[in-house]
Amino acid sequence: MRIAVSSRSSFAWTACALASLLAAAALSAAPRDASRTPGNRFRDCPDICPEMVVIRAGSFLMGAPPGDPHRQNEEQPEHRVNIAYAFAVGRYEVTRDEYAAFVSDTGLADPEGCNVHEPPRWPTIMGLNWHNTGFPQTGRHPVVCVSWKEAQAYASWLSHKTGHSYRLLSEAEWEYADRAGTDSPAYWGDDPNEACRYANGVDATLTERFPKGKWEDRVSCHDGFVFTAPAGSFKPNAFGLYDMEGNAFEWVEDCLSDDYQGAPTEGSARTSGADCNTRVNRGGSWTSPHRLARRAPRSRSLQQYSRRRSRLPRRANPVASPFCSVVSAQTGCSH
Ligand SMILES: [Ca+2]
Repeated sequence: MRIAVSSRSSFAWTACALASLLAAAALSAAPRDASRTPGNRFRDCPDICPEMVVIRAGSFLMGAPPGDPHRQNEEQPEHRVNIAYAFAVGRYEVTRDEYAAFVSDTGLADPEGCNVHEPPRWPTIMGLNWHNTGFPQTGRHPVVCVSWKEAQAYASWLSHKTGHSYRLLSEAEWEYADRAGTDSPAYWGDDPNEACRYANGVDATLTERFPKGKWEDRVSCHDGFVFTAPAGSFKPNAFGLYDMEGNAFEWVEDCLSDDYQGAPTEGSARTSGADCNTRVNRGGSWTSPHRLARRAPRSRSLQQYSRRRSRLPRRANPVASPFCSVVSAQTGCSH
């Protein structure tokens, strides 16, 4: 997951408010205020606080254009979104070390299981969790196996810890941050093999490790990672954000809707008139074909692990993979 700092009340400005806040920052010279210039980075505390990047206000076309051969119904209609406020986004997906500080401080119990990729399904495997993912990770890797509700709890804890407002991104904010001013199929352009410089997805590194897997739309380049990659292993987008595509799915605030009919157009999340037991996640993961590492694809998951889909512990398929990630501006993961 990835996190956004600042709710609209504390870190979102209209054009008028921006001028006064910048003036105030210049007068007070408080480190956090002084860092609110778009493109600047800051942390609200050392060590455990995610590094944040200030993103400028702006306008963009959300969704897939009519000419996109991979366009899905849920990605339509393409519509303009105007975000009239600056906000801050986690520079990286939330890491295991950052999430571990939250768990240690709150005593949060482990979930009963984690969703694992057994193409084409994502069954819940009992006994797997954020610190036992079934594949090697270090504290610098994105935290996975985090439910939407746990991502919310993390954001609340971080807000309490710092005295600032942290939350998940809305889906519109996420796509705006992901595109970073580009209109190409992905933020690195339209060459699928360029993906290996910018994103961790289904590449030759993975398919050579698991040659019997049914991998669709694989790319021939090597990104160097079979499973998740440590935060910051790839090139960032134009806003200076890493791993917006691939690596780990990122939770957003929005409830699931069939398409973008009636979607908010000013940057807020859709939280009514939709299925709020199911939440949207974006960006794909290391198990996603690069066809999905486009700016428009949406995915979704129940906001909590589904007991109905739970099963007894068993040996996981070797190509299986828990897939979520935590909050910070990219947040990700599915239950
Ligand atoms: Ca890979």
